[in-house]
Amino acid sequence: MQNQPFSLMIPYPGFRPSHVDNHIVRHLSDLEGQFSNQDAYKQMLEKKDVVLYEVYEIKRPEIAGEILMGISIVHPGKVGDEFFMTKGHFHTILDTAEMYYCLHGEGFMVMETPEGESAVEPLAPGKVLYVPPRWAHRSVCSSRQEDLVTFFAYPANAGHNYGTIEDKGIRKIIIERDKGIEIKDSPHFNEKPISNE
Ligand code: S6P
Ligand code: ZN
Repeated sequence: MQNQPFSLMIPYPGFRPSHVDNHIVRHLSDLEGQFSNQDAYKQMLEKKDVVLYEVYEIKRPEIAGEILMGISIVHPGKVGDEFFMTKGHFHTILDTAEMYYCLHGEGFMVMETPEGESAVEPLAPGKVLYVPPRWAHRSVCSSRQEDLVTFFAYPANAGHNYGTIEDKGIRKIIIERDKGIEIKDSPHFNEKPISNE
């Protein structure tokens, strides 16, 4: 791994970085139990295990002082009324922040602390979002046709805790009904994991 300054391109309109070390592809099946409407989830999964989002990572040593960065692309779509989203996580080292820069699309960052504060920030091209230490974060794409594309950067030693959200869910959900896009309290937050049977 080089220890000289380096640069890379994030070309418009594809947004795939010119240098990528790791390409993560997450499917519907990776978010089992996370969408509110489990019947809609099951029906959709029976048809196809669609790709919900992709992450292009630029690797650095996962040690204090380094920064990890990359591109996150959440595809458009819904499970029932609820938009496609990332798994969402706390950082294992809770006292680590993250910054996002929205490059394309429309969406939201759903955030919450272990103490129960929550925040939902709309994302649109040109917006920089600072996620402070202690705040879990989940990206949601709310466009009908366009990907939500964000550039992210965070301390390389932060680590990821997915288990808390997998077990408890997250407090706020983003749905679309006749009235338009709504930010709602999750009906399943803090329940035992929703069974997929
Ligand atoms: C990592 C950072 C992003 C997410 C990506 C996918 O700290 O927040 O790279 O990993 O947006 O989300 P998730 O919740 O599946 O890691
Ligand atoms: Zn993160």
